[in-house]
Amino acid sequence: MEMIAEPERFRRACDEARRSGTEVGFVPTMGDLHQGHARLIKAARDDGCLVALSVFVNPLQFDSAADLRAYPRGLERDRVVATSLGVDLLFAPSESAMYPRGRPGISVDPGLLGERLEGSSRPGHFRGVLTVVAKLLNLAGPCRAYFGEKDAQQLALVWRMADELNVPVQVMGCPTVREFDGLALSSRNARLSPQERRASVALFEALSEAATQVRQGERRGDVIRAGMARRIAAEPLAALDYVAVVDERTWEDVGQLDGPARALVAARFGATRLIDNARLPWSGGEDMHNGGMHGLPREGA
Ligand code: PAJ
Repeated sequence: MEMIAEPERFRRACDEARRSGTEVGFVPTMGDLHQGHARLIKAARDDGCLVALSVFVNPLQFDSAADLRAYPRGLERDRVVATSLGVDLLFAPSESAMYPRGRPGISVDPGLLGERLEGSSRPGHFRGVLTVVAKLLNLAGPCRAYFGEKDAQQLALVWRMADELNVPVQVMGCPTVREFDGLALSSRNARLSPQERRASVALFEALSEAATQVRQGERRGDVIRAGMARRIAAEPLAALDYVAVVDERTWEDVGQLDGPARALVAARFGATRLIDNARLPWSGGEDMHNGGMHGLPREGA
């Protein structure tokens, strides 16, 4: 595995791979690699790509300095994990290499969807995400870029950015990897106390209950949302941030379920904020355990 810190060298390495006839599969991350990231890397390998992984904790997308400071960093461990997962290029730039003039004066406006849900709880978050993703995709060049459904709103926004700004990248969505009890893998999980860890399963249970309600014929968005909120409220260690049921194409709140939809939830467990989401079962569609993102190229598709 080749390790690269300079952006222009990363660009050249991706260009060279393409010149030799290999497709580049790019997996952007903030490091602290876990099985969720491994899933994206595997998808890129299975697609026959040269696998490029970036590790960069992007300050632009953190709304609090404390959260940025607390974000786990361990490049040496990530290097070992990336090597064992078969990554070909590891791009790990410094902050000054990515932002030599400090905060960029030009950034990507995520539009209205960027202000809802995660965007409303974390103002400026998606502007920071899309700006760094645009930079990373510009360096990687024409490629397949892999993102997790764990961050479904991020995936949808990256897909829209690529579509609306003609970024020569195929955005690939990969299913969420979960712990044995359903908790979605996340770098933040390590911050949970044992009690909070036990309580955190409430997120997956709220999503599972929403799916069960739909399977039993419930179509009213408000009723599904209320059921999810009740499940979170029943957990004393959880503080609900939001529950939502959105149309998977428009991301508008669903009044009456009549097509592919996604349930989303965000809650705090002590100082740790967790998010999760799942596609709701829909006739003709897949259920929440193997669902792909509607309107996005699916892995293997
Ligand atoms: P990070 O949180 O490191 O996640 C990197 C990628 O891994 C994202 O596409 C995310 O959705 C995916 N991922 C995380 N947990 C997952 C899980 N349990 N199952 C499947 N995929 C999972 O997301 C970011 O970094 C940043 O915002 C980034 C896109 C790199 C821009 O800075």
